Amino acid sequence: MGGKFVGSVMICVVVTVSIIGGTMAAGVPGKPWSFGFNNSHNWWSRFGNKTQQEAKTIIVGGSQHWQFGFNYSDWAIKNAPFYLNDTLVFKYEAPNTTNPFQHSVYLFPNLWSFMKCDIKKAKRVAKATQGGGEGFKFVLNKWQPYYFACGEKNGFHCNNGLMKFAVFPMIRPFWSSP
Ligand SMILES: [Cu+2]
Repeated sequence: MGGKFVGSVMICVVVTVSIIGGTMAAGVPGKPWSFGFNNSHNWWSRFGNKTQQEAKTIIVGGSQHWQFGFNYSDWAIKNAPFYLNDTLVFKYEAPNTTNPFQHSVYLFPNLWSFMKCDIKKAKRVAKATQGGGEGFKFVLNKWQPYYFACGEKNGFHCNNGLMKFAVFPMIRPFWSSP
């Protein structure tokens, strides 16, 4: 009983102190707030030049490249976060006499078509011959979700071959790593 009462008083005191503290902070004549705006030019130039990290180039699937049966959703989670203007590289061999498998890169317009592997709704961004050599490069230059998949066999590679993943590039932090 007594303990409960003391506890309530304590909470009361803590809450009161925070309210007073908050009021006092807000009551300080606008200086901490207006500072950034008054010096907006300096404020921006601090970010503008040398402090921004460089965009990265990431090979999709790492050493596994872009192939049937590798779990790309898992890969994307493990390799997150991706940042705006990072480049994804899809590497896959064009079909030939020793390699009958064909891959491609498609983008779905939304989560629903991505989940269903509805290739008819998707847009092809790279055909079967574009994954050779240096690979097919795709720059994540918009702040939006990207739903990637292989479009081969009318969604079979997407559904059964796990050749699908989603990324939402983040805005790169403005500080550089040491
Ligand atoms: Cu494929």
